[in-house]
Amino acid sequence: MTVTLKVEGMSCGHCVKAVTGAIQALDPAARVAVALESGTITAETVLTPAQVAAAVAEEGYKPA
Ligand SMILES: [Cu+2]
Repeated sequence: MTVTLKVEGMSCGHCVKAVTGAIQALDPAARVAVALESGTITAETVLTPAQVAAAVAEEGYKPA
């Protein structure tokens, strides 16, 4: 499914890599797109929205 999540605190390419890596650690086949301007993560993944939010939070970013 497609999970869309608003996240606070993402500001650069490092953040993109961090959240992408956190999601792909749980679902290696996940396709993750990050829009920094709007702070939105869109992931095509087998994970639930709650799992994606938890992975992102563990990296230190705040799901809004
Ligand atoms: Cu950053």
